[in-house]
Amino acid sequence: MKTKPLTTLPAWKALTRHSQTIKRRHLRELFAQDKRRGERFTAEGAGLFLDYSKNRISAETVRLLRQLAKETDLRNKVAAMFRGEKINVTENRAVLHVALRAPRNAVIRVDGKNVVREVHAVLNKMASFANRVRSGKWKGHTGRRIRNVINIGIGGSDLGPVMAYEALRHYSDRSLTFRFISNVDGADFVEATRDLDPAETLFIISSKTFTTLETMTNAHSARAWLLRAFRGDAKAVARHFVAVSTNAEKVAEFGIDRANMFGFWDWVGGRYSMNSAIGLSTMIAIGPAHFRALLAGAHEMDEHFRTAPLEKNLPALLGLLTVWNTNFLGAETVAVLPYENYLKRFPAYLQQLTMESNGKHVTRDGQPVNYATGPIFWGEPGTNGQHSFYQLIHQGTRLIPCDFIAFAHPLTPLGRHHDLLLANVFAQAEALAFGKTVTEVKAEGVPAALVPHKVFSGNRPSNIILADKLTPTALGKLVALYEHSVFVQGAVWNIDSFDQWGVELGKVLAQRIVPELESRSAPKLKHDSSTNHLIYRYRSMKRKR
Ligand code: G6Q
Repeated sequence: MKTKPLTTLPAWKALTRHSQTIKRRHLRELFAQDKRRGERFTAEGAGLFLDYSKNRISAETVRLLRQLAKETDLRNKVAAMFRGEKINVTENRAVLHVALRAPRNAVIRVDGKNVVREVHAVLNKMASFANRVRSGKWKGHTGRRIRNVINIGIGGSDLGPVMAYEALRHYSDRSLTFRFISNVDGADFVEATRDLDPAETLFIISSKTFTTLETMTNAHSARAWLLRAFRGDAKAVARHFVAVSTNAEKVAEFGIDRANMFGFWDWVGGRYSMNSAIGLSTMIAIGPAHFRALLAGAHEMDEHFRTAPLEKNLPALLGLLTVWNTNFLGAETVAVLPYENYLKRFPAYLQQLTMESNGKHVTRDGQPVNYATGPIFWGEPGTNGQHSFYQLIHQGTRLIPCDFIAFAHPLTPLGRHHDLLLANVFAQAEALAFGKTVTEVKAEGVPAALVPHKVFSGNRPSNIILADKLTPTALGKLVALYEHSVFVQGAVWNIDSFDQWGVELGKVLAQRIVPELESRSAPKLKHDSSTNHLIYRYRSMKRKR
């Protein structure tokens, strides 16, 4: 069934008209008119608090956005995902990261089979392995215990584990060292292993397909590094390598015992896989109980998303506000600014989650879209960003909606640090919204010539997400919040948020050029003149050491 083009829907048209009114209004005015705005435009769900009052919206905007959600059938689309329908249409796959954190007794079927049972079987296997590594029962080839764990993976098989490890480092076993190798640039491997003893090092090869060039190249280098230390004794591989994959055959081909393989399923997208066995490094770092708490947090947010009415539904609000800012106010990016140092890799993680999911130019039925889709997500932890790019957010010519993330309690209390940190996050959102007028600047006695430079227009939108403390549960909720916000955006834009043909292209293209760089005799090149010339030049530079 063909869906009606998005821009022809009554709610879309009404939002377009309504945006003309909103564009003329300033947040100063909207706040002055409604003394309770700062309480009214808030929502609380699964223990996270969202203040979205500093968005350029009115009650009418929210009403129309809810209408848009209805007209784009959001509720049914959410239900279809939770039911395990094959909503990833271009790959004909279900999208069930929610099953990864479903409780043991839940039933979610794919092709008639309850997948929750398998999920818990893998979780148990992971827990038993993680416990053996953590307790020292799992020994390396020479009988020494494992002290270093290296995850080798890229994209979805790297960014989630790295982010979760950094975010939950406070809860991690500090006697173990964790490293992550992703880049095919040899420097990544060399730097990650240079000070480690192979006898105490465990590699987790994380790859859904077990064919990815970068991961396989690094995995082979890891094997060579290990075997060099053990005079080529291949038996060492079984004690120092485990795999996380959906491809048992390729894992066996690499020489990893199937008993040491942790599986997952094609209905888990790479960027949605950190709650699957891809999270094995996280589980070893923080222990099975904390890992289960991470899953429980995500599940709580899943339930909130599935059941809460739209006006109280955090992922729905966040997603619809992103649509509003992108399509009706012309914003091209979203800055994610965690005021929590442990979340320093969260923006990088979100970049993939959001942009790989919603960087699409055609609808689910293959029609070109005539509206903007996924905005550019980026960010840095506060307060560091304040001393660099915030200038552009405050006084530049672009509209950059910001998501500030803060916690009431620090994990590592230290003097006044936390109050100072929180003072900064509140002050930034306040300054962005209200700015500083000419009158205010003049009243400070600023010389006339400097006045325009010191004026802040304000009216710059932001959300504040406030939670109690960065626990494994809270991280689970935060990740699920953004996963579902991405879903909401994709549902409105009617795109497939779960494929990634652009990534697949990258995986193929380089393979064509590799032999042209490595061949002894000059290759016959058939690329464009620029690519041909670059290849020739590289080959000649390579010869002159
Ligand atoms: C994620 C993408 C992509 C993928 C990597 C690694 O959604 O599909 O980032 O995770 O390309 O793929 P493998 O896990 O198969 O090595």
